[in-house]
Amino acid sequence: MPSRRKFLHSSAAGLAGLAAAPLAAAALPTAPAAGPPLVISTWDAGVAANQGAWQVLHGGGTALDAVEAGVRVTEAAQSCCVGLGGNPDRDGIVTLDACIMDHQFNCGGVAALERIKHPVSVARRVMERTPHVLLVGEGAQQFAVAQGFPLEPRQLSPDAEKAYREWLKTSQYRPVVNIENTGSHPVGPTGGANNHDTIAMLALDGQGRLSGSCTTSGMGFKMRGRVGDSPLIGSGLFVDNAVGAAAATGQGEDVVRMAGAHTVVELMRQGRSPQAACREAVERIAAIKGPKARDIQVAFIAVSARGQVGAFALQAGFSYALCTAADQRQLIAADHLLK
Ligand code: SD4
Repeated sequence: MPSRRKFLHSSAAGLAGLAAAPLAAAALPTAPAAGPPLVISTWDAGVAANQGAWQVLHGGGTALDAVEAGVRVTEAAQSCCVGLGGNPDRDGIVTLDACIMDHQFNCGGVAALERIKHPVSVARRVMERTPHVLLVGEGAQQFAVAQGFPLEPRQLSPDAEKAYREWLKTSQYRPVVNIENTGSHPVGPTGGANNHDTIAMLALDGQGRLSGSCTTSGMGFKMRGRVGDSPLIGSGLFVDNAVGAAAATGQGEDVVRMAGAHTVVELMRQGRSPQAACREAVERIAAIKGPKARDIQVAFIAVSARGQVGAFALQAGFSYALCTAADQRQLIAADHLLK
């Protein structure tokens, strides 16, 4: 294990220099023996996203490049789920959250970012070109533009426009679980059918490096300024190369309140398998929520440093995509707690 003092020292040195130099490898855990590369990601959209990541891994690329390239596929699709095609907030504005983390505790995120097509790539720039880990709102957009990301028009996709107009009829907020699996915007009378969408991805490359990414338009019709778990390191995503990586999807508030992804990784550190760790984290959320657990969906995916994978959801309906050399298009229904 690395010396904590050494780790803090190298972090402080990076901050003092105002340049986000990647942390020194010497201060970090050495990677365990590398297994075969793999990618795991949330929901059905993960199958296509994994293909994007696999191209990178298959060509010998890094897990970090893979998780960025992978979720960019989903962001570019601008379907219902992720990126600028997602549902807007209550004021009719699409705001995006994303983060990324590598095998050396380098990480970056953006929250409430508007008019930028690829928030995950802005998150990576935050990681690599600033001394910070999270930029939000106007500042995040300013940074993105300064980094050369084009400012896209402020307009809703036709589906999101339709869903928003429908939602405005009642303006009631009632999230419905598993909306990510519908593949389109079903327009419900309360807007409840368009609650939240996300892709989270974890990859292990041929050199034993783990990385993760997460990107979302967040909960549809959320309060303006609301930020969920997805851009928050430790909540929506966490990677510790000595142990494993985890990511979350579902009701962000309930992931944040128990530091979801970090909790899963810490449970793996204590010896749980990825599957058991995801399950225990979900059980904690269920215990916190009590009877209200039935109103939400939360799910975790995880990979150990040796390439064992796992996933677990609160409710039925969550699926995850797994891509390995043997089978690149697996879509697996996760086990769940509430029967
Ligand atoms: C959020 N966790 O903004 C995200 C939404 C999500 O699948 O994951 N949906 O709360």
